Amino acid sequence: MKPLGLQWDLFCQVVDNHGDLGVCWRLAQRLGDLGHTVNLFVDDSSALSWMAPKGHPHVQCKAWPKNTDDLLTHPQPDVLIEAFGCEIPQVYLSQLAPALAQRANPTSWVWINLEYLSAEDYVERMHQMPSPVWSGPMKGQTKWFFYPGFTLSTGGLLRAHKPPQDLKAPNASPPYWVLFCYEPKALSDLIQQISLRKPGVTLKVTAGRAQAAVRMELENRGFEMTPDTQLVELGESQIEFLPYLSQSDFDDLLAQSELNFVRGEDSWVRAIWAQKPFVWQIYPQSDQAHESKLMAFLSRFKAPQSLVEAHLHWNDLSKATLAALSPQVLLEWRQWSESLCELLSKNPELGTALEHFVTQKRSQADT
Ligand code: TRH
Repeated sequence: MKPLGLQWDLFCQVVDNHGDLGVCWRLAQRLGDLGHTVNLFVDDSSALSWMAPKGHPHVQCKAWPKNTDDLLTHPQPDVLIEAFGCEIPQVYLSQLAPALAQRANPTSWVWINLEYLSAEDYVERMHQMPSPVWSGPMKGQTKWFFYPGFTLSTGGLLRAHKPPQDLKAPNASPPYWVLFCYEPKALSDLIQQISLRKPGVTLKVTAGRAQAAVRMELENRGFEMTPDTQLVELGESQIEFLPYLSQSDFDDLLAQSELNFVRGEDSWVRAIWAQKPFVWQIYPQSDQAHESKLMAFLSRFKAPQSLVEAHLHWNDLSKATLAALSPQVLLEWRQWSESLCELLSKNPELGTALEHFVTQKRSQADT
């Protein structure tokens, strides 16, 4: 039975960069497409002006509630999602708790703790585990862990709004590569390779940290850079600085590219659906936990050795220099990306999997 028109409250705190909001916006949009109404509570929504300039008819973006007045007209949700362990404001929970107690069936709503994406084995164990709430206004309630993931026993991946076959439309523009990264040490190697490449290629550098890193690298190489510099000629190649794009244009950019350098979480998934060769810069963690997370992904899907080495190098986990990104290497990576996309297309999609889980929990509450 398909639940139509549920109200979902989704809470998102922007820790840093764009991934927290990027994933939450995509999820909100997906749930909206599935016919639900979503209130997206976010503590800093400024990036939505470029990420989602058109908004979505079923998604309302709301300011982080600070006092009861902020919630006066707010209806009770059927589903509450806290994304990435963010802390839901006490004022919201204090208002929700008595309203839930008055419901004929107080368990007919569902509270979800949405986690980060990983290909590690623990995800299957933890997915859909209960987490009882022992204190505070919601004492006695249960949150449910929900893990996106890469196998049938996980919540799956958020799928692009366009099906993969549309993304395979022929590319009208000359070949280009996309760079979306933090500040990898190997950036210097990449720029060096691009400067010697024959025939050249255009490296499209995304706005923000990637651009700042490339500008600095070019300055170190003696180029005079001003904030207005949009294009730099480098041998037969070119470096182009992009403005911030909407998520939809960002997805199209990846889909038409010959090689994508992506990072974090959301662009990693987009690169998979784009079916093009990609190198992922994982979000670095101080305890080095990112290394096992990176290797879990590459080994689960048996990435070609050259791609494993490029990942180790790009993530500063190996001292070797970046191997030549030759047409043969890119072809091998592309074949791997295509088969990965095909394989993962058979798995659950995150929005639908969440909807299914919520339906199941609510029907258990009814019996
Ligand atoms: O920005 P990211 O590095 O995000 C994150 C965050 O650091 C987060 O705290 C961390 O937990 C997570 O990584 C693992 O990379 P990500 O996840 O790819 O998010 C970027 C988003 O920004 C994605 O939704 C695409 C979007 N984007 C655009 O829509 N247009 C653009 O022009 C650019 C540059 C990005």
